[in-house]
Amino acid sequence: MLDAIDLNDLSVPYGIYPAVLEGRPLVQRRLSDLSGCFADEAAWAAALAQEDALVYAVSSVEPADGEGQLHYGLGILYSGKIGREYYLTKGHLHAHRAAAEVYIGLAGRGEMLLEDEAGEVARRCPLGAGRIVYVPGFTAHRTVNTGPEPLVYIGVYPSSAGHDYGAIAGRNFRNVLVEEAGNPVLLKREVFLNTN
Ligand code: PAN
Ligand code: ZN
Repeated sequence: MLDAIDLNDLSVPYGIYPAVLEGRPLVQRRLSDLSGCFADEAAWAAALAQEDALVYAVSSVEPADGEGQLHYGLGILYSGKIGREYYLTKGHLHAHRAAAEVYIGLAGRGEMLLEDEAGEVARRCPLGAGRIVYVPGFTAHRTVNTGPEPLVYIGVYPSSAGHDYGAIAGRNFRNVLVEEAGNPVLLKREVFLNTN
């Protein structure tokens, strides 16, 4: 399913970068790794009972550490839904809260869900082929695939950023991106849970 690719190989047509960077550490997240991430817990459990599907994979490149250095990850987030909620990444804040990040979309169609640390302010940013999203510091970020194809992107961040999953695991995002009449809509988690 995952083909190794070389992003420096210019003979690869733009828009079809599908996958992973050979020889780099690869993190794969399956449904079983995403406990507590999807709003509809019963739909998540039912889907998991069918198959522990691969939801996304990220190859990390960490050329150097220290002041001024950058790390980046190539992510592939597959297309799918749990109940009405689209496939998503766990989402995190950076351990070094001030660290920002730039996402560059290579293929597919989706969105980034951004929330401030208190979960009071939310923003959705389109992410897909040719789209760039700037994630400011102090901002929780989650990637969501709202399209029919895999969403492929690169995220570039300071080497000192670090990933803090605990804060989000404790409270989850306050908002959900769910399908309504064929389109993604943003709803407060509580509203979705009370009306679904
Ligand atoms: C990205 C993310 C990637 C996977 O490289 O790590 O999209 O999402 P989770 O880390 O939330 O599982 C990034 O934002 N790095 O900082
Ligand atoms: Zn990040």
